[in-house]
Amino acid sequence: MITVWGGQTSRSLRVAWLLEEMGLPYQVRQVDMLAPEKDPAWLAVNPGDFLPAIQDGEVTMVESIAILEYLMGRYGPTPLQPAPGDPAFPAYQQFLHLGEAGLATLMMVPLVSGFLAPQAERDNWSARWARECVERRLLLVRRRLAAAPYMAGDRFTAADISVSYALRLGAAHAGFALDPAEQAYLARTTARDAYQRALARSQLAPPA
Ligand SMILES: N[C@@H](CCC(=O)N[C@@H](CS)C(=O)NCC(=O)O)C(=O)O
Repeated sequence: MITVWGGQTSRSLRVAWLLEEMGLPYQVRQVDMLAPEKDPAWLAVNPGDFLPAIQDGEVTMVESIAILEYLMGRYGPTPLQPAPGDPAFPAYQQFLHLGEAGLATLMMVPLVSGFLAPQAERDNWSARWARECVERRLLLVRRRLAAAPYMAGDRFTAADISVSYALRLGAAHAGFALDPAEQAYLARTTARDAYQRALARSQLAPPA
């Protein structure tokens, strides 16, 4: 049984979504990132103290996109991951990583500044710089959606799990305005049964 250490709105949702799409059994362990006392069992899994992490037998991993690639590699093949010879592969690979490295990572700067920084430091230079970077990078998503319904082309893949999470994070928690094409895309991807199941299970998961 695969254990996903996560939170209701954390990137663990990407992992649970993929597991649901692939029909693999898993359990979710909730971690309260704001708890004053850290659970030693959680810190033993990830001393870096960031979500998500998975345990799969002897395997312990962090980094949501690396985890998606691990699960598809180990338990695939799956249509969620185009093969390297597939014409969809380059776009798939690019957007799989853009969703985290290019978008969600940078979104965290205005997000945490807005919630956690002292009042006088909320509107800081780094947060504004990161916001502008994200706005420019979203142009790549917009250009893609003008040409195709999904990031890799005409079918849903793990790149959509990656990018959808970032769009949702940015819109819900960091004040990024999605254009109509992005809104329709997000509605399309998150209407999938697998996403809805992953969301419900992440919300219902007991504390770690
Ligand atoms: N690149 C990492 C980002 C992980 C990350 O920033 N996780 C957030 C929650 S979604 C977190 O744990 N933040 C708290 C912290 O880093 O202290 C991934 O994709 O897994």
